[in-house]
Amino acid sequence: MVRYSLLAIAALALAPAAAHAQNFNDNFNGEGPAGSTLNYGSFTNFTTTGQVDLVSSPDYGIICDGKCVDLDGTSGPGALLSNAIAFAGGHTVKISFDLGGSQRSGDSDSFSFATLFGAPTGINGLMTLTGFPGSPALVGSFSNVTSISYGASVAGNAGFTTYSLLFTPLTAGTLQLSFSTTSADNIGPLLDNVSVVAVPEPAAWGMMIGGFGLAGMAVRRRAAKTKVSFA
Ligand SMILES: [Ca+2]
Ligand SMILES: [Ca+2]
Repeated sequence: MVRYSLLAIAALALAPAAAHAQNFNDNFNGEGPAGSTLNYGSFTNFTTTGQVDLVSSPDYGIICDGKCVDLDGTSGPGALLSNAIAFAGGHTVKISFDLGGSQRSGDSDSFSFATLFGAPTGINGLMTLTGFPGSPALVGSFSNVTSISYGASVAGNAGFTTYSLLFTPLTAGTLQLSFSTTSADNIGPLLDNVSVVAVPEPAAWGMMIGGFGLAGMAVRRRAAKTKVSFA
């Protein structure tokens, strides 16, 4: 399993980097007026529920690249839900985001991430690449997926980590990304650099799926359902 994982990453690294169709990319750096904005709710690419803070590094002792989002706003907790992001059928999609601890407390905070599909979507080769526990790992292939979700507890001193996953939708559709916390002490996990891109090189992806075939089949039998959750 580990050997297959390393081979898969090598195949990706060797794939030409050109022609990445970029669907969505938000580093929050151009968001809002200059400086930090507490309880910010006017994101270009996201709607908010509850309250989140738009933080300009190094305000409040938070160090991030330009601006980032504290998911537990000053009147938090809060959640971000992206606008609908379109994807093409048959082309591998990579979702990435950077998540860090609050940097202001030794407490741990809850964090929830979800990919919500606009309509049930068949996906091949759902794979976590970085960040998610056990990554890289092939989670499986699924029919009629309505959501992919992940929940974790994030230590306050956890540095920014890139979380990324890949999957190939069988048909075109749309997805929305959801990020939230239940932290309610104004000090929550930090989010930055959210992206969804179409990855070229189906040949390399096909090699990866081939290498993972046995493991994928084992997972698929156990976990064929429409809502896919990571521990
Ligand atoms: Ca940023
Ligand atoms: Ca907290």
